[in-house]
Amino acid sequence: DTPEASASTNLVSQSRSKLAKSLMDSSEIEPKKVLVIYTGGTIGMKTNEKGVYEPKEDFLVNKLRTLPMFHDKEYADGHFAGNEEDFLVMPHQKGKRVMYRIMEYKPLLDSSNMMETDWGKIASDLFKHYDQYDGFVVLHGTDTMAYTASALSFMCEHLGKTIILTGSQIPIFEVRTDGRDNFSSSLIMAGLHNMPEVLVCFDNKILRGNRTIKHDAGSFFAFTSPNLPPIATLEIRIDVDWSAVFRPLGTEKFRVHTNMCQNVGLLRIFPGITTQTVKAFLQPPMQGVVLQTYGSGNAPDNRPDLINILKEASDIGVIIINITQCIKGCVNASYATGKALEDAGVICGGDMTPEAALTKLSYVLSKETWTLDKKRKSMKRNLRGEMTVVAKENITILDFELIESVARALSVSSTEEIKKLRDALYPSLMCAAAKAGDNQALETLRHLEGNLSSQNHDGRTALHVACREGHVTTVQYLLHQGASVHLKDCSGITPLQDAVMGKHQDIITLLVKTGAKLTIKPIVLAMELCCAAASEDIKTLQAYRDAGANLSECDYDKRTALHVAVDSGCKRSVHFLLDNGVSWKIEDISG
Ligand code: ASN
Repeated sequence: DTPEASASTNLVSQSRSKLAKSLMDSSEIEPKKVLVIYTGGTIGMKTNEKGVYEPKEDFLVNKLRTLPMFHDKEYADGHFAGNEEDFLVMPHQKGKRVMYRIMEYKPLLDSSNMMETDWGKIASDLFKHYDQYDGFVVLHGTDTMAYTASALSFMCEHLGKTIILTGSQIPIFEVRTDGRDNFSSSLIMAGLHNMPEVLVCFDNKILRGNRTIKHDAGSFFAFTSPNLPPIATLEIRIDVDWSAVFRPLGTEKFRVHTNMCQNVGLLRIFPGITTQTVKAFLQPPMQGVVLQTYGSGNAPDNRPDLINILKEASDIGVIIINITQCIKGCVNASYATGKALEDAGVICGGDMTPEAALTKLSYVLSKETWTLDKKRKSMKRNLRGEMTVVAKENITILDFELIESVARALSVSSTEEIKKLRDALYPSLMCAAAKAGDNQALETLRHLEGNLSSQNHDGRTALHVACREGHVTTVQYLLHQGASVHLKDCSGITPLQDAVMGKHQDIITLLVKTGAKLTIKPIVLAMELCCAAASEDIKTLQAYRDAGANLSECDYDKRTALHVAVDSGCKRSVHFLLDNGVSWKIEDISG
């Protein structure tokens, strides 16, 4: 054999053995693929000759290949061929594996050097490789990670896969480091769990990216999301709060929006801030400002100079969002000092973080086809889970799950819109509960809204429905809670008429006792009675009698139900009508 021939025989036998191995291991699930976009940050840094941390090209990937927890060399040698060769693979976890490829950016950046164009590059790469991977990890410096995570959450539209940003406080290859845990947890979560959000993984927690802030420069517990509990916690068990995962609704495909508006700014007010400072800040080309105010959104209302400048800017189309300087909590107009801002056209930013408010503004302002009104409305809406929708006490499961999920389905989210939605939904929900005779559900709804007599789009109330269905205990409950017996639906029908149509004797008695009166037109009543008499429907005749109807009512030809009963030979009807006081002497028009 020539050396060339034996080399090629070796190659053939090697790839055969790889094939045989992968067939043997077919019981093991196909590894999930994760793309790691490595932008820089402390996680991959090394100390340079000046004794300070600095990113270093190719250092991270080469080092990771040598660490068994990040690369199962034996598996890769046995399985990977062709374009899979630059993949690394984690050891398996209960039969599941994650394989990943690192896309290293040049130059690697300390995140303090990042710009909004860098967010655009990450978003474009996510889009380019979206179909080939199951999930994505972005290795990033911690200093501006909350900004990038917030920005990406808006730039990624209709996201269907997990994107996790992570980094570390100490480089991954130092003896003591948070980098190894953060990176391995991110790979596992991005590869094996579908949470279609932009998330931050740090210190054994998965946080929603646009809720996250870096709150501690010296701790491994560097990130927190003050207004939202973690989406997942990674302790001995991995616990994901699936109900908290924000999912895009609808049938649109993933796309990215990369041209963010740069004419935005963050303005933190402080006691004694000068008119000139605020005025200078709001000068063109400024298009959007996040105003960080005190407490629950307050600014001095004894400073007309300030309020007027804000109003002038808002009037010419600058969007101003009010968020709090506090780490936790939200803006609401409960003080005169906050109300003054609202009156000046400043939009309530709820409990958004400064990073989320700023990047959302930048995203919304860059939407060229949106009108100013749509942009302002969008700032009030919950676009990617960045703000808490209902700030209301005593939220119950019914309220939260139903109203909130319907609100999301309809993409509305300001408290005002939620209120409108609730007003539209509650009567229908109450009718549905009444139809099912579900007093418990009615009780829950009563606690939320208080008005058990509210009418649905057809003017029907829960009492109408319960009367029609014959749910006596529900009718009793509603009457005890003060439901009105007098409301007419769009066809003029009262609950009593419904009870008559349903022939529910006990309910009729109850309603009449409560003061209900039949409001049916005499001619309509006469025709109803005639029909019942002609078909010997005694129950209907009884129902009308008990409801207080005049059984002698005449139709257009002055005929009574008794005429019809006699004509059609319906003896039982004749007896019933005579027994109930209808006179045999009444003459019709032909005498
Ligand atoms: N200055 C670093 C950065 O943001 C801090 C870090 O990653 N821990 O890139």
